[in-house]
Amino acid sequence: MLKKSKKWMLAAGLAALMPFNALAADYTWRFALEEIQGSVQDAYAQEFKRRVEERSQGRVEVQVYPYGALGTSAQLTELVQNQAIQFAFASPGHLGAVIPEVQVFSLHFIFSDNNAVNKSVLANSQAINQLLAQAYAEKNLELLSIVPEGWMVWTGDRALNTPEAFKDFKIRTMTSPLLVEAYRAYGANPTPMPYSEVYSGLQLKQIDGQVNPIFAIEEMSFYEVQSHMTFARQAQFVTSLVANKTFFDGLPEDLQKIVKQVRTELVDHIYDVQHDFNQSRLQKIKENSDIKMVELTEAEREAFRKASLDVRQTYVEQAGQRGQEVLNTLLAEIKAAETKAAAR
Ligand code: 6CS
Repeated sequence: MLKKSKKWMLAAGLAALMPFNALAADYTWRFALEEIQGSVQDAYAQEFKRRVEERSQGRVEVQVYPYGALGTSAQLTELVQNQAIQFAFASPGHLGAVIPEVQVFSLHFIFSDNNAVNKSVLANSQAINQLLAQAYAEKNLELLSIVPEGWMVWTGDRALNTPEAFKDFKIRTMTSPLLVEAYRAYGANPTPMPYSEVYSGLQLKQIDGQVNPIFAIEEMSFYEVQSHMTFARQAQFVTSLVANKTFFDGLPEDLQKIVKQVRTELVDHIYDVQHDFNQSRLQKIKENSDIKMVELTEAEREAFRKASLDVRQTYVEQAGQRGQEVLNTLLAEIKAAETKAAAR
């Protein structure tokens, strides 16, 4: 029998050998993803977890829940609002049903063709940090970061190189109402549905196509049941990192600081990750299928740009005065950043 003091020493010795996260943390933060393991959001969350746990020296444990574990995007947002979970990704393509202003990111042809410009605008924007953050706060959400995940690419049972090719095309969209209008503008027949239903929808031909960044088209196997990928660079896929606002405001200052530091550090990291994932998975799709790649010419893109412009007015009707301000500010910021980049 070990004496009580010896038992204690043994326990203390074992604890010293254990990695800090094997000890009970003071805080457990649940972080839900709208994407599966191996995705851009997963890469972000794993790095967020690593840095936060390390910097908090074991006071915080971050548990990551990939898509499918807790629900659809809309359900994840509700879970954060109710504080059943603390952090989640909330893509504007779905979140627009709750915060109409965020649908600015669902508009076509507002981003620069130079993605480095988009990255810097998204990280430093007044439109985002003030106007949109306020709209999130009103829904008890702390907007921590807007994260670009790559250009949206159309997949379909045909090439989509003119707005006419979209006539009656049943395209799956995310569930924000503005996306339906964005594709009606091209004459399509948009069908909103959750991410988890897209593959079977394509396979059963309930829908003719869908739109997502390349890495997602590969990891969700959409390319296996589609004949064409069309590259128009009409929109970036962006998501937002959110926390429950009451929870976040109630955190000790040092932990808030760690979260803010990490989200700032991850801007460059995740930009590189999405770039690598989108490139390498395009390669994988080419190796594993004979799907046809259609790259739009500038003249073809211009026809889509023109057809998309009226949707900006619909956005303002849905998102109101603040939406108008977000749009104007963001467009001005992109233009200014393009001018600066061109002068370099
Ligand atoms: O299409 C969707 O619904 C999803 N697409 C991606 C790339 N991420 C999350 C989102 O819910």
